[in-house]
Amino acid sequence: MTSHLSAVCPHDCWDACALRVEVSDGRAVRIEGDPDHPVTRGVVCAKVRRYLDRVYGPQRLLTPRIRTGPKGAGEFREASWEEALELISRRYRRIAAQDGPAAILPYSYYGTHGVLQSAGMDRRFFHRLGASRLERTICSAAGSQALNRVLGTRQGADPEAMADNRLIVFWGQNPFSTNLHGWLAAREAQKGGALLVTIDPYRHAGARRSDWHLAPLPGTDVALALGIMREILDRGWEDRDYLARHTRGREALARHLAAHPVERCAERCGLDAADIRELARLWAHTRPALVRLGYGVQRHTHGGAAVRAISLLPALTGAWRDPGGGLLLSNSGAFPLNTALLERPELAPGPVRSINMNRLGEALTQASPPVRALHVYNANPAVVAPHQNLVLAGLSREDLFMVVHDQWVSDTGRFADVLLPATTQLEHLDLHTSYWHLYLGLNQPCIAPRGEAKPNTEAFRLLARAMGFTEDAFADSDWDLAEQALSSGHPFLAGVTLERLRREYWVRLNTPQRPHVPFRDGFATPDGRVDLAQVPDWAPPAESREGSPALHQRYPLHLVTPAAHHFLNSTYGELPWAREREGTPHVFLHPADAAARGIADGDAIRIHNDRGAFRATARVGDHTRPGVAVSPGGWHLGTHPEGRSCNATTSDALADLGGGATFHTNLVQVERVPTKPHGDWVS
Ligand SMILES: Nc1nc2c(c(=O)[nH]1)N[C@H]1C(S)=C(S)[C@@H](COP(=O)(O)OP(=O)(O)OC[C@H]3O[C@@H](n4cnc5c(=O)[nH]c(N)nc54)[C@H](O)[C@@H]3O)O[C@H]1N2
Ligand SMILES: Nc1nc2c(c(=O)[nH]1)N[C@H]1C(S)=C(S)[C@@H](COP(=O)(O)OP(=O)(O)OC[C@H]3O[C@@H](n4cnc5c(=O)[nH]c(N)nc54)[C@H](O)[C@@H]3O)O[C@H]1N2
Ligand SMILES: [Mo]
Repeated sequence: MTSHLSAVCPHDCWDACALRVEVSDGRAVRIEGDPDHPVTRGVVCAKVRRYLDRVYGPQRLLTPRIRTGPKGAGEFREASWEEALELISRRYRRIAAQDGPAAILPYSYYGTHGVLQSAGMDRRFFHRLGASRLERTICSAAGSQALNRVLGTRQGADPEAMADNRLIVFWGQNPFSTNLHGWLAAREAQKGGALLVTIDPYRHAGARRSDWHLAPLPGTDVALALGIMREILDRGWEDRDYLARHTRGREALARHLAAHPVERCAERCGLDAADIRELARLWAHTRPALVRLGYGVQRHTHGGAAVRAISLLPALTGAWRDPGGGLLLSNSGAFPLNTALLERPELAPGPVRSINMNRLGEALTQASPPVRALHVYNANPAVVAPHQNLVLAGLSREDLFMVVHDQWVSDTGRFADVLLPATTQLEHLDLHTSYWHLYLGLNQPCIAPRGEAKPNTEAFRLLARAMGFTEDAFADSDWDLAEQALSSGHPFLAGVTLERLRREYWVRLNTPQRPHVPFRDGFATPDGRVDLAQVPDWAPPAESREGSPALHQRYPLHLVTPAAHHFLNSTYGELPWAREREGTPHVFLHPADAAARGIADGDAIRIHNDRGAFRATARVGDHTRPGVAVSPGGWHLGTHPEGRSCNATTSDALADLGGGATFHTNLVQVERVPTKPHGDWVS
């Protein structure tokens, strides 16, 4: 028997696509984009079309396993859930008794972006246990706080009106790889005559297809935004009516900008002053106009300041007046779920310490009191976390008890004492928001769980029982959790009920207008205005020629490590076809930087700084500007000759806001290594 079921893409990705899954005799045989969904429109990316390889591939973990070999060797024996749960609860009880429950640290991110499987029963469990709290800062923390400060919320232009823009500025975003439907909308606009501009040190596929590409030095976007603002005010191009109604602090802004001539800004970001002036002219004179901000800009030591400065631009020109126009970094703030009811923080016995996930290596090697147990789910920190050598030193500790719940044995899983098998998206229930579009989605289970796999919710329910936790909170079913998530009473959720989701599978948020024009009539700040006086000052990135001259002498190349096209963070890196398409781990170098080091295209190179080193293949060409190297990340450790990936060089310094990650503030040196041809490296 064949049926077609509705589901939602699980990935931590802007598009949160609605899926149609064809199931034949209990086996999923095909995945497509839902043709009726107004954003997905029948299209899914190349990765997700192959999602069934993640469900049925030979790498799939189907039973619990218990470590038999040395830490990190990846040697395990099979076990039952009963035995695994008994072992975990016994160890957690002992650690809690001896060192206090804060010696246990959860570590999770958005391996699945679903609300229930990423932040529900798990949070209840760790609150009740009294475990250390994890600050989940690895992706968007600095930018999120910046938006909250400037706009009062994390909302922006409605993507459904994106194609109506006449100017779209992709600023630190790589939509061709990371936001396919945003890219398709932009191309539609471009065909209708709109201008696409990309501001990115990396000349990626989207930059190539843009009408204009500007490549500033990494971490200098504050200077670029200040230069644009200065030019707009100097010329009197600001929207005075909008400024008077919805902002304050214009004089303070003008005074601040007096110290930032366009020429000086241009010098700082390594661009021509004439280009900054032209960008300002376009921004002020084109309507509707959108800054489509990505997360790359805020993964720097001054990433919060960059987002704050850029977010002032649409207020200055009144770009928020137009449907589709203004700025869009995140629409997460448009999904007012009842997270307190889902996560139940009041179950915690008292205040506990919190640990920033960007400092995982430090937490595992230096925290006092020490971390004795680490419980990883929805995440692969061995690959994705910064300062990899410190992280791996922590994970290698023989005295660290480690549980990893995943769909396969990742580089992190290899260090586990207990491995638990997780269901894939086709095997569990979930509710999905998007950080980009404005639809809630319901993901129904399409097939039975494979082997002994269990959803995160169920694993924590069982673990709660094994620990003897008797609160009602642990008796809630996944349907109960979904119901609770929707119960905030916020007007955006009026009429967005579980009954309706069970009938229709995706429902648009009940925004006041469609398209949603969030700041046409004011902002979500306490007084409804944007405060222009809070314009940030220029400061160079901590690792840069201006910020640390001595370091820059030893390590003169900025290394940017953005998302890879065929991986989703480190996910899909386990599938041979994705690795083949991605090639080998590689670093784009400018011809001048390559020549200065005797490096030719295709050479094996070693990239290093004081934190660590990794090996890759040199790709010499026009992808970068002199002084900047780019290496798409996500490659598993075993695909590199020395077992280290680009995060061996990245820093665990924190951004200026929210404790955010600073992956792209990273100075390195590169050298050629005489070695076997790179084809031999790929496992
Ligand atoms: N194919 C694919 N899609 C993905 C992901 C993936 O790994 N692969 N990851 C998903 C996740 S978790 C996220 S958060 C989103 C991220 O989606 P995007 O925001 O597109 O993020 P990135 O590709 O990490 O970085 C965007 C760009 O920022 C640029 N950049 C770096 N530093 C600077 C700077 O100082 N200034 C400027 N102007 N640009 C800079 C980088 O060169 C890069 O091109 O994508 C999601 N979608
Ligand atoms: N150098 C550099 N590093 C980066 C970035 C960068 O731009 N540059 N980007 C950063 C960003 S934006 C992010 S968001 C982080 C992402 O980092 P992570 O959230 O750790 O993402 P993944 O590497 O995809 O690992 C997710 C894991 O969760 C598992 N998983 C999937 N679904 C489930 C489930 O239902 N249950 C359980 N238990 N497991 C599941 C997957 O199999 C996979 O092993 O990485 C960051 N790392
Ligand atoms: Mo992310």
